[in-house]
Amino acid sequence: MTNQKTITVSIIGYPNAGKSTLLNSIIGQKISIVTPKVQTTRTVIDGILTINNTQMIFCDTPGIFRDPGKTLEKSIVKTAWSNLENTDLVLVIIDATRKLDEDLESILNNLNTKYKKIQKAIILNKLDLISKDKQQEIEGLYKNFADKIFKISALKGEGIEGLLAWVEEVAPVFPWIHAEDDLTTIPIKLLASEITREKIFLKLSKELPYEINVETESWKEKDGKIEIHQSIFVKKESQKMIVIGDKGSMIKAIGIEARKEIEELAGAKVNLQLFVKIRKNWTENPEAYKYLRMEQG
Ligand SMILES: Nc1nc2c(ncn2[C@@H]2O[C@H](COP(=O)(O)OP(=O)(O)OP(=O)(O)O)[C@@H](O)[C@H]2O)c(=O)[nH]1
Ligand SMILES: [Mg+2]
Repeated sequence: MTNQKTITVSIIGYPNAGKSTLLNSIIGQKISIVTPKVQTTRTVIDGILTINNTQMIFCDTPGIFRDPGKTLEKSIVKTAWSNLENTDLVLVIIDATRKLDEDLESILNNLNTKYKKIQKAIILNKLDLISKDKQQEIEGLYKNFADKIFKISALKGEGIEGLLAWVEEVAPVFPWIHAEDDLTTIPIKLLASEITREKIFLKLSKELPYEINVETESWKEKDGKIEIHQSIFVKKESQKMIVIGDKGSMIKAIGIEARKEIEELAGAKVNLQLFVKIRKNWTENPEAYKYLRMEQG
């Protein structure tokens, strides 16, 4: 087809800035999990939106830290930066309730020098929490870092239309890569693991969720019902006890919430079985979370 336009857009920014919320708001469906905790997203999650003659492929990335410490952190930060290599446009999402600190300035400068040729926009998010006067003032602080600034509330879906209109406008002529009604390339099994991981993040406090990984081990469809087995990997016995909870109450609650959402995703009744297993040091061992670096597209 002539006239078709295609654009890939990376959504980057600090942990907790609202990147995944923005992706879900753009796509109109939950593809990327969201929690109040930092470093929720661990890999690149794509969302596809085709409007008029333009296909936009948005990539949600793990939050960028300047000095990542642990191995898992290093890997996810690398994932975020390396995603910029193949992108047409970068959206830098900023939690506008946070101060513009030196770290953020350095990230923005780094972007402007290292990725000079890529188009960029700054997206000031969480504006539902900021008064109109203050919004102007904050916008002024970012004028030096990007030609284009959008003010949005990803949570309330405000300001998204203007942003999408601009992305559509700047998209280059290129044949579509995906079918018109595709929403993501992430396999449903992985989306289902992510849903369970979200429930764990929401239910368990402090550091524990970071020590946990979820994998969908089997997925069998029979008589219109899906039986799914997932493993929840923890590092040690004490963590296993917490995930299971008193008389199994925690694992049951996680399972109920995850099942409901997986049913919505799959459009079928689901029997979800969760198994808690100990796998020592998985966050230190790159092999153990290799699947996080999935092939894109
Ligand atoms: N008030 C308000 N809260 C928001 C908005 N956007 C996101 N949030 C909240 O901010 C928190 C973090 O949102 P996420 O979308 O998970 O942030 P993220 O940038 O993907 O975070 P990481 O994956 O950890 O890097 C959640 O509690 C969201 O509900 C917004 O526009 N307004
Ligand atoms: Mg995220």
